[in-house]
Amino acid sequence: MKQRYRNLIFILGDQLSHSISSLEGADPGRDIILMCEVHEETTYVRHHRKKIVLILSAMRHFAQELRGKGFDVRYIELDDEANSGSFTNELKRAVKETKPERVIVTEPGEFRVSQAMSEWETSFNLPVEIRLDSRFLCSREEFANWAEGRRELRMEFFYRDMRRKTGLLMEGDKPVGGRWNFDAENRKPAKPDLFRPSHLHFPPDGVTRQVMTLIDGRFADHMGEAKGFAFAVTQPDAERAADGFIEHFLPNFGETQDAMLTSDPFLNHSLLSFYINLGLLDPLDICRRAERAYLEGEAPLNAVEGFIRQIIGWREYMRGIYWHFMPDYAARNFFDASRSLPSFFWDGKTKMNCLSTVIGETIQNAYAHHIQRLMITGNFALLAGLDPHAVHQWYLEVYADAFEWVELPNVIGMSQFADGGLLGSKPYAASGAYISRMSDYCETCHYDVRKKTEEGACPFNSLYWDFLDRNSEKLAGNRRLAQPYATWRRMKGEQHKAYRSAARTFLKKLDDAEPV
Ligand code: FAD
Ligand code: DLZ
Ligand code: SF4
Repeated sequence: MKQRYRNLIFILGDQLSHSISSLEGADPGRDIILMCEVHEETTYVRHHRKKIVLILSAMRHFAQELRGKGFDVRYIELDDEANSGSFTNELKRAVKETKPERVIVTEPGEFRVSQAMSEWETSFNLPVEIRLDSRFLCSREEFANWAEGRRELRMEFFYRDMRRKTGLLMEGDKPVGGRWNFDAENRKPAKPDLFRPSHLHFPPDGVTRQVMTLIDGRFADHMGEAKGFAFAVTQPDAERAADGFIEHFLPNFGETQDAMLTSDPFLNHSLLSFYINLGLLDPLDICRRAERAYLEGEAPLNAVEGFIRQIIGWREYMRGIYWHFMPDYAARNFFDASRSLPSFFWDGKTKMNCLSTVIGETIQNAYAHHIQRLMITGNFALLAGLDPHAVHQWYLEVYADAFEWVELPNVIGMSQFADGGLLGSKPYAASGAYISRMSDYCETCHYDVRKKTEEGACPFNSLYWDFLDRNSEKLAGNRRLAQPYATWRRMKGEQHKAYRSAARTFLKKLDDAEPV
């Protein structure tokens, strides 16, 4: 290696884009790149083993590509003897050994890392240039400007601005089709469909197999196993996954977006969040390709608009909320919920078929689709009063696409309403009737979804009413909950008692770690 470098460019594990801002202007003849696998990142929560394999293997492949472009890459593997175990210490070691004139890095996705980064310049006595992450449409500053002075920060209005900004599905200043949102057409249940194509699998190559062995050896106490790993770990393979989605699944994306089916954990979802979040796919490019499919008559507007909204709307909005309200946001607990997570969150062993199915799939795949996360595990956690911080940690651990900037607002805000309605206008709380309508889980469940409070009744039914009842001081004034509260008030006192008692009995079993 050369003695003195101009810039040391530090690339983090979720910054695997050749167009990342830290690489702008990089010169293979004068700059050195640092990438490191570190204990602190692999264990600050106990990430699912498939998630760690994905990140480390994608990092190793990215480093190879950079070397192919002629860069010096200082790549520190997890089991390198001299590995000091953290971003800060590895950077310190690299600075000492390579003596660059300055460090360049792209802003990180997590507050925790950003705090550490802000101290580097003083600690190393070297200029540290932290560049904006241009992979997002809306910078942190732009979001702050958008949020300023607004009484409510609703995603729908933010989304319209992003449509205007990108010109996606726009005719001049009007939305294509005359409406911004076609969700009313997207709430259908699904039926098993033998002709639905399969999502692409990417068999592990030698590099990935080496990482799989490393991770199974070192992280035996983390969820899941490396076996069965089939994610893409390079940009070309991620592009193939995106092509496959647009051709085979996008046309039906809208219709089955809210559906859940035992025989098909993936339905028409894209399975692209991992690649987008790591930097292997460019979010705007994917949206433009989806828009093209609509313009060429290959996918209907309800599907394409729905897909684009998830990315330029929800994804960008979640990031904006995260940075705007951190660090306080992580500690929000509107309902003062404090119950520990039951053990079935880690092994899927419960008689509630919806939960055992979704958690089982999560253990297997490090993936569950949106409605499973929101209306099964999230809904249960909300109704049962689980500690939102513990719930957040669980989501951050178990999903391969989980990075705090996107996971935290989805959990604390959207799913647990722990921010008291800053993000959503009402809690996503539902009884068994919703789950029965949108899935086939109830058909083979130990519990009976039609029973309200009797022996064998679906626990979601009593938990739902008990949740509304015990939180009525905080929620009864919410206009969007007027109907369920009116129904609750119309019930007889006997019914109230029966719901409260069934919920209490169930929650006591949870607290006593009895099987449920
Ligand atoms: P699709 O259904 O195919 O959607 C297309 C794309 O839209 C996704 O790839 C994703 O990039 C984006 N998207 C969709 N919904 C959201 C959303 N609510 N927020 C941000 N982006 C969205 N998403 C993550 O990327 N990481 C997380 O850690 C994460 N945690 C979540 C936790 C909870 C409790 C909930 C309710 C949602 C969470 N989401 C998270 C959002 C969403 O569930 C996932 O993005 C989605 O399931 C990923 O699968 P997919 O690629 O098949 O998505
Ligand atoms: C999530 C993760 C894991 C498990 N391991 C690493 C790693 O070893 N090296 C690395 O550079 N990044 C890793 N990451 C992703 C980081 O946690 C992520 O880049 C920061 O949290 C900033 O978003
Ligand atoms: Fe879940 Fe209740 Fe349906 Fe069983 S009956 S699958 S617990 S909603």
